[in-house]
Amino acid sequence: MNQDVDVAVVGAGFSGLYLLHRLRQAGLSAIALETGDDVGGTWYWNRYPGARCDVPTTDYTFSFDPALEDAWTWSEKYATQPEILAYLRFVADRYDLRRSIRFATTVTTAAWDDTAQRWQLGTNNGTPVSCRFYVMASGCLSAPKPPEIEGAKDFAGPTYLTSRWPHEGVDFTGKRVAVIGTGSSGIQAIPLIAQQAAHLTVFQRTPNFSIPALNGPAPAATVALLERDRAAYREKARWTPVGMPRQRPAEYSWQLSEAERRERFERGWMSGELGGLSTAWADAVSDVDGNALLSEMIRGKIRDTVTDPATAEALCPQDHPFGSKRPCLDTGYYDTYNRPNVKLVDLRREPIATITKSGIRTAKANYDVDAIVFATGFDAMTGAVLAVHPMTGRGGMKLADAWADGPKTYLGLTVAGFPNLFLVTGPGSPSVLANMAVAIEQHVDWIVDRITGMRDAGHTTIEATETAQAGWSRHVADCTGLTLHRLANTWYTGANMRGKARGVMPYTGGLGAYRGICDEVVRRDMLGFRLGDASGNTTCNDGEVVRLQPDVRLLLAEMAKLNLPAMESLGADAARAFTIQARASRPAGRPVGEITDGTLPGAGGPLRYRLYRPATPGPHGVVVYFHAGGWVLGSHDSDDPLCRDLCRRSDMLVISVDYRHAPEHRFPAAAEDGYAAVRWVAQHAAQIGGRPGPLVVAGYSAGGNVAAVTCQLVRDRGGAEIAGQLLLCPVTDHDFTRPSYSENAQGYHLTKAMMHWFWDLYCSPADRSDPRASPLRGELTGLPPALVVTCEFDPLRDEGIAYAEALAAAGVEVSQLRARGHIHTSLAMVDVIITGVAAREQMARAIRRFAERRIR
Ligand code: N01
Repeated sequence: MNQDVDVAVVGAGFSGLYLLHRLRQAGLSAIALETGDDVGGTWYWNRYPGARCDVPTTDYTFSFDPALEDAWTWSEKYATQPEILAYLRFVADRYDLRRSIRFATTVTTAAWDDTAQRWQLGTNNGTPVSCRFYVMASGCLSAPKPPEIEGAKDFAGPTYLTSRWPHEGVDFTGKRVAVIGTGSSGIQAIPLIAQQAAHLTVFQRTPNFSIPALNGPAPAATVALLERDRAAYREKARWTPVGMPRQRPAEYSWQLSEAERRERFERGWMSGELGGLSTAWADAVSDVDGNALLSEMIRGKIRDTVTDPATAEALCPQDHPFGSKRPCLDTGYYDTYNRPNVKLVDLRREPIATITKSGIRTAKANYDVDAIVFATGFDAMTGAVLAVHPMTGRGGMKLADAWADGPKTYLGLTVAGFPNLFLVTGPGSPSVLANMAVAIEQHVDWIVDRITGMRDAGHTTIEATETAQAGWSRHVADCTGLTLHRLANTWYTGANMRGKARGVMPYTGGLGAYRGICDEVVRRDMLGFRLGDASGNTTCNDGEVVRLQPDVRLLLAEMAKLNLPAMESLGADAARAFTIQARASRPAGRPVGEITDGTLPGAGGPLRYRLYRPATPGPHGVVVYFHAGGWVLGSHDSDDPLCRDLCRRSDMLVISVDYRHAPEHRFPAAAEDGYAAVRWVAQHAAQIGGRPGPLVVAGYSAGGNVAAVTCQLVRDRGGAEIAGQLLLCPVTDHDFTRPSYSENAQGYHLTKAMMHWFWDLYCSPADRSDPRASPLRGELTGLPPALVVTCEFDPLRDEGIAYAEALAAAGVEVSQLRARGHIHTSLAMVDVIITGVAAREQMARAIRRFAERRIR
């Protein structure tokens, strides 16, 4: 006998409860299977002293029903575990959910039956369950990690796991207690255990960043916003990166004085919210340098608080940037180490050798204790999904095998090969990096809407395609590159578990962006999903939902909202004024040693230049750089952030030289100016503080055209020695029929129409095949080594690739960098398009290599 339902859900925490409610409202039969004997999930299990949520109650609460919000009042800013558990019980009762929950029940097997198009579940309690859809609402942090410490079973006294705390509580009065682990759980429990126990020894392997929670009443400003318009506040939260409306700073650390940074830091420290510090400046958690300033200030607070300098130093995290490992909010954590009954054991200096009958032996000493608390964390994100049962999908494929090299999902919601399986806040979704209450509501709504949509359309199965899943994995990894999470060994990456595959598991692209993507999948005809009906017919609109780099995608979305006029409709003067205005709003670029402006003689009169000198002692190798702008726009200082970046990363002197612009000065003015400028710089290298000898020539877009042409002219006419050429998205030919022109004709900033306009202003059709306009058509042998950089979503992509291939065919040493997911303008957007860092780093290495090879 089976219990037949439309949907079976594992778990009765936040996710399971809301799922049951929505499924029931939608007229679907459902059951939740819950290992615990009550609702609550995380908040049922984690009853250790001091357990609280560190997301404010104003935000960590269901928002699907305004009447529920009216009916419940939270008592303080950060709710305790008992209060959150009481809330979830209240929710279960209010919506009469308990009758659909089978408590004290663990799923022991789950297998997809392709013939019946149903999941078959075995359980350790009651009848098996047959369901059309199977939803894992089992939580991200619910499978405890084994202590993995030798001798753990030999200890004679009681041991406790923070995540499996006895319901009746534990009295440590008069006891010598050991706590192993200083993550969020340990940091919350330690101050309270210290107050009760006779003595507490904390065994710390990795110090963590923690900031004061300053608990009390809910923040007045947030309460005021909620009172003014709760619905608007909630809707805004849904579209924010972390599921909470908070101010985001525009200023980068290097734009602020030390005093301004200190003032912002102190404000963040006293905000009593994790976001208070991560938003101190724009690069606080996205850039190593911006983060280092913040991390050091936090270490200063630890040193100010903890009186014993050795203990203070041991508590200072040094091996990971703030925010890369989950930081904590605490109440009196660092002060606790000033108590006479508390000792910190730094396991980096004296690792645990073994747990003994009477306590813990490290490499240096024996610590006898009466009780041990393991605050050692979880097999996060994948643990609960894999641990509750062996799960087999289509063709008997085991999920554990499918995920052997790390979890693979589409949207963190579904898995290829596992039809009709949904994960709530699964790996590859924002989940633990967002306010879970908001993340859960979004997932549950999306899942239930899909199930009802399928019912209405007569579909019985849904399954992610391999293409969509692989594309999503790439996108998740691209997003990870925007953060510092990859730099820390944490449960986010699986590094806390022996033998677990490594890789940042949560989606770091932000909840709001993610919500937009999930909606887009639906709008685009269920992109990346195969839908089937009872007769075995399937439909599939296969593809990848995000192919652009995440920050490029956001930028384009923001630009689309501005409804900007087409550049080619403005006329040259207005277009120039417009680009100058647009440039004023971008980050200024980071400081270099020195910036000076000057002029040098061009082919038709003086040309302005801007010289970027590194902060290191010279003389430096010299790069002559030509700016972008379709031969019409731009100037010697218009690519300022890119030139600063090249200068800093390559430690070379970059001289950005202007050239005459069309339509006032048409072909071949720009080309001849390029040649004249390079000759002049070669002759005056020492005078401008550069190293005499071969130069590197670089250029971007039309400037890439000038650079490529200049290299050809120097080869033919002499006058300079060129060590190498860096061509970033260069114009190399006047042929508009290559596929990249039609694929990327519009929507990616530089358009086909703009390129037509530029060419028309610069060069008459009769001259366009001249190699000084279309270097691809010139003689290519004997040219200096080159790095040609092209961007995937650029009309100029294919002519850049064609130039690189033609150089190689002509025997020139050439390498290519094909920037996946980038547009024509993105690599030059320093500090805006962070995913361009790797490419900019590669460009800098290349020009340095060109220069150095010629010195030897
Ligand atoms: O677990 P953790 P947690 N020997 O993995 C150490 C959420 N949460 O339960 O870092 C010695 O963070 C381990 O050391 P290391 C929150 O998202 C939220 O504290 O691996 N030490 C680490 O110090 C949080 O991030 C709230 O070197 C060992 C600690 O144990 C997540 O849950 C409250 C060890 C584990 O820290 C997990 O937090 C609580 C060993 N063999 C939790 N093995 C709030 O909302 C592990 N460790 C406030």
